[in-house]
Amino acid sequence: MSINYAEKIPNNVDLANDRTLQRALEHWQPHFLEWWHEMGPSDFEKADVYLRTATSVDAQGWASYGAVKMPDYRWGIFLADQTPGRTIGFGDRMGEPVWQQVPGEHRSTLRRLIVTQGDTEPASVEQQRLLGHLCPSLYDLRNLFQINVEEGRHLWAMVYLLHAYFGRDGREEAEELLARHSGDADKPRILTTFNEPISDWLSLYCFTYFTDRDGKYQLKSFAESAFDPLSRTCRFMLTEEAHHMFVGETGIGRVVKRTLEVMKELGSDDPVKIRAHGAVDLPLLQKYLNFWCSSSLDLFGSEISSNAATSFASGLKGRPDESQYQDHVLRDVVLKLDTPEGAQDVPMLNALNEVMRESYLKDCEIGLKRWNRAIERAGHDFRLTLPSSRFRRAIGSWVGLPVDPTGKLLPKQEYERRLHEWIPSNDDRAFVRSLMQKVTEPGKMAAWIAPPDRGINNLPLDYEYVHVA
Ligand code: BYC
Repeated sequence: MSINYAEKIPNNVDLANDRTLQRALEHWQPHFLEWWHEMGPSDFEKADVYLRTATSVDAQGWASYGAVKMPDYRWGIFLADQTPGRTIGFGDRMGEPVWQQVPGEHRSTLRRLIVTQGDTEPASVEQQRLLGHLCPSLYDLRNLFQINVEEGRHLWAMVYLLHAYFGRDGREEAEELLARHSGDADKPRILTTFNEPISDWLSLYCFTYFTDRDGKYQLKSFAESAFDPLSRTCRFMLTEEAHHMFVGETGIGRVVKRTLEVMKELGSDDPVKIRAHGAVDLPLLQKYLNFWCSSSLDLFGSEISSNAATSFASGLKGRPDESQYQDHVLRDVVLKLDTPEGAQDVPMLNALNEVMRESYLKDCEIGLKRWNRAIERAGHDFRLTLPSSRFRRAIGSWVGLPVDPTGKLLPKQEYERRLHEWIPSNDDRAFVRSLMQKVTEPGKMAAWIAPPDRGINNLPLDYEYVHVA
């Protein structure tokens, strides 16, 4: 079904024929815009930004690029097309037709999952609110804003589900999604990572590399859901998510590239000299990777989780790309889990968070291989690595244990003394902040990052991607 842009809320769900829902969403819309105004990108409301807007929901639906003022972005409700005859692909009700309405017995679990997903979207916009003032280039500034408007749309996607399928409770939850705020002492966002400040662009690239990738995995697992409207909305959201991870992977890649150039110029890998030259030394980058990767690993929940078992068995949340597996019921399988008390056999259904975390970590390796290849080609021995999934855990069996990034348990005092060898210290953060000087001349780049290989949508790099009026 094509997207109707003539309506106040662009949509492909035939909103015009559901007056009650339309009214409810039109009531929420000004609250969203108010939130965007107060909590969205600071100070760029009048700027013309070269943005892409979805024009259809198929894989080629990204045709429309043009200058848009962010508050005029057409946030709307876009679901991937329905798959005729779709049946449940996993769990105890496998093979039955998928649901077009929420079964009463799953109502509260599904609502909790949708609210948790929805909460991350505005949270990330809030976290990134001030970055525009520190942008390394107009190209990067535009990418930041593209991500921000799309996270806003992902909030719309979840709010649509809450309004359309969860009645009054859903409408209340939709209001709450605008009332909680990232880092707020009284009303914080639900998941830990979304309360961490993102106050520099190195953190943004790490966040979009690691945390948006959790988004990819969670959305893929919802794309398998028996609740068809959730599956369809997540399938479309995934097409937007790819660009966010691209910004992370190429952003870190460009930092590595620039650092290698500086190392060559200086003929040295001495971090002190590299920092004095205004670049990010590789050990410092490693600390940022450790920080954001370990924080994002918590987003998969506990290794042993009855929530995960229930969600899977009842068909609410599958594994990403469920069809790649042979067994879709998992009633008779166990997984050997590595816990602080030793190896433990856990029913597979209860270990699904860990299964997902492991495939996520494999996906994270891809960028590292690419960055390490560049380091190796430049003739250096240093290699970037991912921290062990036991490091700095705030959720699950390894919670609070003094484990180093290689996974080794240390005496608590040694761990505390050495923590800032592994994650950024206040001084490290202050140094990175000092590099963040705003660059807005078309085609120019900050000195700590290399230019990208190409511009947006085949435009040259010196195109004015953001025009500040
Ligand atoms: N922080 O059984 P457990 C994205 C809670 S990112 C705080 O261990 P479960 C995006 C948990 O809620 C994707 N609390 O885990 C990226 C539960 O609380 P209740 C976001 C946490 O339930 C970038 C309790 O601990 N989507 O889209 O199996 C930019 C025990 O839970 C955390 C989703 O997360 C944490 N890290 O799985 C923009 C999908 N971890 O219920 C966007 C929806 C766990 O007992 N959420 N807890 O009060 C879920 O599927 C699940 O809630 C989780 C946790 C995977 C998060």
